[in-house]
Amino acid sequence: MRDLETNAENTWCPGCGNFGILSAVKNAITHLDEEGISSDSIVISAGIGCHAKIFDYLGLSGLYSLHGRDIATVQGMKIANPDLKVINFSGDGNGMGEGLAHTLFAAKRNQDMTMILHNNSVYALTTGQFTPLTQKGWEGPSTPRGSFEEPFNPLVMMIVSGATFVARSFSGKMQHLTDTIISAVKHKGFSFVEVLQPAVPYHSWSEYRDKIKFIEEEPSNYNEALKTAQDADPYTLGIFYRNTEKPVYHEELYGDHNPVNKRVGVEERRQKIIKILK
Ligand SMILES: Cc1ncc(C[n+]2csc(CCOP(=O)(O)OP(=O)(O)O)c2C)c(N)n1
Ligand code: SF4
Ligand SMILES: [Mg+2]
Repeated sequence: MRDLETNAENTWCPGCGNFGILSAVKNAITHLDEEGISSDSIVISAGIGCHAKIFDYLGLSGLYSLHGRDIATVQGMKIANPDLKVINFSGDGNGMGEGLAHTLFAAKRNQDMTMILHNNSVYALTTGQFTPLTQKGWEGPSTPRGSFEEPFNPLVMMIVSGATFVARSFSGKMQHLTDTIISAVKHKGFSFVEVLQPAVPYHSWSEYRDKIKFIEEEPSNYNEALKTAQDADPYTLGIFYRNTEKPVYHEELYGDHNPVNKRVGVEERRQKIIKILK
C-alpha cells in the first residue's frame, strides 16, 4: 500500500468541504488496496480549481491536467493501459462548464473510469462566479441580483448521456461518501459521483445539513433511475443508477488487448503493415 500522504502544504480554507472528500478518497483507496485493487494501479487526474488541489495532497500517480481537459486525460490513460483504474477529480465549473463536452463523451462511451465531481456550486478558485450548477436566485459576486439561469441536473445529464453508475453524496457524510467512492471505483464502466461540498466563503455547512436526505432505495432500471433523478431535489443522496451490462469503451475498441503489456514488436508491426498494403 502506498503512503497517500504528501509534503504539499494544504491551502484549502479552514472548514472547506474538500477536506471531507480527501479523507473519504484516502479511506476508499486503503479499503480497495486491502481488497486487491492495488494503490499502484490507480492513476488520477484533476482539472484546475480548489478541488483540483487534491491532486497535490494524494500520494498517487497521475497527471495534473488543464482546466476542463482532465476528463480527456484520464480517458487517454485508460485506453493506453486498460489495467489501470483511473479516477478524475473535477469541479462543477471544470467538468460541467468548460469541460462539459469531454464529460458527456466519456459517459457516452462508457469509459471505464470514475469521475468525482466536487460540487460547491461556485467557481471558487476564481472568487465566486456562478457555475452551470448554481441554484437559481443565488446572490454571489458575479450575480449580485441573483442568478437567473436554471442549473443543470448533473445526475439526469449523466444518465441520459450513457453513464452506467450515477450517484450523489456529501462531504459531511463520511461513511456514505467512502462507500459510494468504493462502489464507483469497483464499477466497470463510467461511474459519476457528484459530491456536495460547501465552499465556506459562499455557503455554510448548515445550508447543506438542513436539506440533506437520501433516496429510499436504489432504482432498479433506467426509467426508474431517470425519474428518481428528475424528481429528487439537489440535496438528495444515493446511488441513482447502476448498469453492469453495457460494454465499456476499451473492450469495444480492442477486446482484451493492452498496448503496454501486449506490445507488438517492430518486425511484427512491419509485417502487418505490408499485409495491409498488399
Ligand atoms: C483553460 C482555462 N480556462 C479558465 C481558467 C480559469 N479558471 C481556473 S479555476 C476556474 C474555476 C474553477 O471552478 P470549479 O471547477 O468549480 O472549481 P472550484 O475552484 O470551485 O473547486 C477557472 C474558470 C483556467 N485556469 N484555464
Ligand atoms: S474557496 Fe471554497 S472550495 Fe476553495 S478552498 Fe476555500 S472553502 Fe474550499
Ligand atoms: Mg466549483
